[in-house]
Amino acid sequence: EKITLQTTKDVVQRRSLKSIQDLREMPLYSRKTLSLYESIKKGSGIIAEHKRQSPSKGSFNCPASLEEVVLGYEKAGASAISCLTDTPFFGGSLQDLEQARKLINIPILRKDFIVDMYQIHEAKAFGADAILLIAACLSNEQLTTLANEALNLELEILFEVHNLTELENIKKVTKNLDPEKFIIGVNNRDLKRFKTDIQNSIDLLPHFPENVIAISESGISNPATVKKLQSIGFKGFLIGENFMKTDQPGISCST
Ligand code: IGP
Repeated sequence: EKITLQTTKDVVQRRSLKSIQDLREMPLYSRKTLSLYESIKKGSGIIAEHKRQSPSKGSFNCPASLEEVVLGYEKAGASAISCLTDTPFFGGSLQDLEQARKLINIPILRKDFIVDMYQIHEAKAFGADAILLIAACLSNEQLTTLANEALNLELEILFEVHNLTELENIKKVTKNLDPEKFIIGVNNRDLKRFKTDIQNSIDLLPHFPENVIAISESGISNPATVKKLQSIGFKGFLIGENFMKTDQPGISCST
């Protein structure tokens, strides 16, 4: 097992100073989670992201508060919210997640670099409905362990891939999972050069397993792109920067 007691203890010390038992006792831990899968299937498919800054662009200087942003997204008809909780690169926090949860009634994805079980318990305790698992960061064994842990806690999963090799890995990892409990996203951002190209989504779609919801992530900057991706079969669209660089992300999301 890659996830040892030692790493869990280490993470406890570095991050929230709570034991898993403490997390289990937090009020949100026992709430009934919402289905990201269902919400995307039935709604607009837009997963609107709360993100203050990014490694490539720095701060977006968005004057709107988290409250205005997430309420605006919900009102605009977003299917779900993606909430960055990573602090060093994206300036987010678990408190952002907790605050968003108290304000809105659509599913929330904890957007972070999840590498161990402890973070999944944290996601649950702070109000997430789904977690992100990035194929580029994790072995198939880790992906399987973490996915099962999330599903046990009734959290759904967004598996993120950048290329065909990663997609093939995710196909193996998800082969025996309930297809209504996860979705697969193609990240259009090349992590080495930070450039985005929606062609990446277009190229990978034919390799998707049948009856799995496909979403396209990053660099989506206009309604025409959403329509185009929709017409070839994408059901979900993860959009951050294009909304957060405006004064009123909720209004941008509704147009
Ligand atoms: C949103 P954009 O280009 O619309 O802001 O992208 C989202 O896809 C991006 O923030 C993202 C991300 C991630 C952030 C995709 N995968 C993993 C942090 C970690």
